[in-house]
Amino acid sequence: PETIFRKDYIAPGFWVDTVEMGFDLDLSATHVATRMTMRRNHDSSEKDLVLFGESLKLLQLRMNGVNLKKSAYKIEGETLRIANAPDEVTLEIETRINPLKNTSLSGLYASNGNFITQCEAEGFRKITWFPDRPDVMAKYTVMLRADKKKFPVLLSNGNLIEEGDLGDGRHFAKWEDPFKKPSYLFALVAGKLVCQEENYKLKSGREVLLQVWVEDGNLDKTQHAMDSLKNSIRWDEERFGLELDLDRFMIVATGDFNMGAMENKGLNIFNTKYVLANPSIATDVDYAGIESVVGHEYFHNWTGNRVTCRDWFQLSLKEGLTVFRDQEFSADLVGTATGRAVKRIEDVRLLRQVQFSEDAGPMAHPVRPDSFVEINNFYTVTIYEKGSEVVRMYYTLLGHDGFRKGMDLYFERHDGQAVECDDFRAAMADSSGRDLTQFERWYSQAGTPRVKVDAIYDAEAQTYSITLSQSCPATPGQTEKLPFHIPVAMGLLGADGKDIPLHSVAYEAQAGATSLVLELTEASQTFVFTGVSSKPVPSLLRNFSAPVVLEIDYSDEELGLLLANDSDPFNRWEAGQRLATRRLVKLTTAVQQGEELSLDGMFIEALRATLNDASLDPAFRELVLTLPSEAMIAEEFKVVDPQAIHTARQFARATITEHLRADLLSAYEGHLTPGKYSPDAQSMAKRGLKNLALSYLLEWSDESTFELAKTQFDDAENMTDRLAALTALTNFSGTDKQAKSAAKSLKAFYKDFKKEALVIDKWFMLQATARTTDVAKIRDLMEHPAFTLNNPNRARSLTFAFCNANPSRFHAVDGSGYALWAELVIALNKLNPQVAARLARSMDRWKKYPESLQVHMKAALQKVADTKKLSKDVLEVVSKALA
Ligand code: B3K
Ligand code: ZN
Repeated sequence: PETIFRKDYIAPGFWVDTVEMGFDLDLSATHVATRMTMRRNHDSSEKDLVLFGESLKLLQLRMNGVNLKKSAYKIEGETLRIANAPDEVTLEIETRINPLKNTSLSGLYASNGNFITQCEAEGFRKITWFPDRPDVMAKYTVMLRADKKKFPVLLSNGNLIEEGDLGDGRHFAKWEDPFKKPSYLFALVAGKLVCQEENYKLKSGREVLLQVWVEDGNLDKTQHAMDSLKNSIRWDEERFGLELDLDRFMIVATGDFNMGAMENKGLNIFNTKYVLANPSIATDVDYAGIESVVGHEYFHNWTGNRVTCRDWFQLSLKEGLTVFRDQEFSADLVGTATGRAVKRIEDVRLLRQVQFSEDAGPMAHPVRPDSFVEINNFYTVTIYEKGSEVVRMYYTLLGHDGFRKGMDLYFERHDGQAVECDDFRAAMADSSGRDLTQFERWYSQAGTPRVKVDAIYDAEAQTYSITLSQSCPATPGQTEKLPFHIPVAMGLLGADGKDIPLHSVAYEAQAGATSLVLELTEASQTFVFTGVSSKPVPSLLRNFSAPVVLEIDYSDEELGLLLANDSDPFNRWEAGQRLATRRLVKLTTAVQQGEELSLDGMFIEALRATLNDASLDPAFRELVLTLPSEAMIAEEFKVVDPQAIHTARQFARATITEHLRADLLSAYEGHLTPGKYSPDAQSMAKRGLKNLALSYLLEWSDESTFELAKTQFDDAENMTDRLAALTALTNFSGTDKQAKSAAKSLKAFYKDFKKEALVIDKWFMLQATARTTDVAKIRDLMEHPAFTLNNPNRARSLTFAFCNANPSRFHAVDGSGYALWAELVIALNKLNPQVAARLARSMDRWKKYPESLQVHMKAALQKVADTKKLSKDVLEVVSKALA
């Protein structure tokens, strides 16, 4: 397949001003009539009128009122070209499509008898021939016609301007979007839906209509999404001065969706997972997820829709920025300093675990990629999460007000335009008067930079010198890297654990401050601090001020001091993680060498102190007590041994429990949340710590801990507690009787929630990630009547969860996990290439495993690569892995 390069960008030969569409909706044969007015772009080197289309039956093509004969245009693959078109063109196109047969869930498709669209990135071309590229922005009017009984609700972008009856049991609705938009933001929804609605008053006094649409029977699960939407609207007004520009804003939930949600103008379409919640079906994590995704899609209305991307290489322009905005939204809603830190830690954990790993593998790419085969493969953690870190670095460098000024200038310059990442950087530079030329490398160079720290204390001169040296590993297509502009927030701790006032000639203006942002721009730089009366302990990269790996040699004592005292909560947590990682690496090696395993008292006592420190937010304590995941430990090794890592981590958990049983028990009992469930930060934090304590307690096999979990499961009044207890029971290794009892609970759970698809997903996921679940058990579960690969949520809950989140079982030494993976990717490839390509990514890091596993992995990859009719989505992923 063809590779598309950023450097080949050519502006469109024609602009589109208006688009009028008429849909005659029928599940297996929908008729689409499109009329668009176009005008030549004299600035483009493209002289032809170019349209894109895929899986369309073309019924009619008229230009300026004249039917075009087959000889008047040329179709090659997805491209239709009309040569010698006049400067002003009205095109009329009729196509026929089959939504029912569309299992790719891109374009117009059927979901449980309803019509749903997904057009980003290139789904609009599966509806009609169109210049389907984000820099072509037009005004849309959409007429929907359908059977009134089967499709009582007809929705599209913008405002409803007319609706009525057509006779013969059919009806219509006409929608007009007052804003011009790229085709990827087009949406329509039709079917049997009900809504929760509310009039909401904006700060300006204008009233808007908010609606959350769901399938019948789900109206008891929409309140949290509605609340999240109202919070989002208020937050964007207050923090960025951005107002909702429409009179009506709709959210629709569907059970069949490739990703989380989609920001279509005025008609956001969501995976049910990010809308539906009530205490009995959703966990605290689900509640938080809904809040952040509702926020994310809403914030796109300005960062993505009003100002969009010139081409798909600029994807992070909208995604990185919008992730930054949703992260800040969630942090602001909690409000407290530790609450913000907790959110930050969770975000960084994801970045390190998934993005750093992507950056170190065959799919590594810059935040602004230079090429791709299939754009849908580039909705990655690099574009989203690293992109957000890049935006956060402007925020760190320019400060709160400086960043806001940059945002204001960005909108002032580019409202209504399709622009590039460079335009955002220019707005930040011009509004602040700062030179951000070098900062561009964050967009163009892939890979995770490493910053090495060497520090010298001179007692006589009372100076402390920190030398920071940066490097960045090679990534595919990029061997040499130039130095990045890296903000390193830092402070120095005295022996008492208190911050020392900082004095450095280079940062004179901030003399006496206890925290500074050093700017590392060269390969190596030394920062000197004066007036330091005793050897300090450095706290570097506070709040994770840059997406880098910090290499620094701390002693255990220094880490202990930081964990107990650092005024930066992020680095407190970080110190704990460093202590833990050091030990888990040692334990893993000991497992491999058959040595006796042990865990030292210093570490256990540090955990005990944190666990029992009532002055600390329970959510923060939970994070410190959570050991680095098996995936994070794996990153510490050149060659990964998943079973040894698992054994080592389990040993550490059991040993911690052995020593902290009484403390864990009182943490459990001290953080009960009786009464009505509430998803506020405080209650969530309590439940989080309590359930972490429970999971530790069940590492200790005896009657009382098992009963504790059993009682929690039986009596739980919310899904958070119920699922935590069931997970602990399922992973408990005890007597046969206890195993039987756990199995009974699992069965009861299924029976109780049979009708709740999202809960059944949890039921599959819990088993997919259970310690005893092997490949055979997964195959067994795939035969369960409730399992299907056709539904992405269900496919992900069992098969993706196993391949990505149960490493010691997935990497079974006989290669059976990889064989299963290959079968699944091949099966999914036929149904849904985007979902298949996601699963294909599970094998990205195959070169990090021992030879004995690599043989099986390579065979599995090869098997997929050799499959006939492989989509370009999957082909790109597996060929890059094999390259
Ligand atoms: N913009 C969409 C993602 C579309 C993915 C297409 N394969 C959701 C989001 O980031 O908000
Ligand atoms: Zn987004």
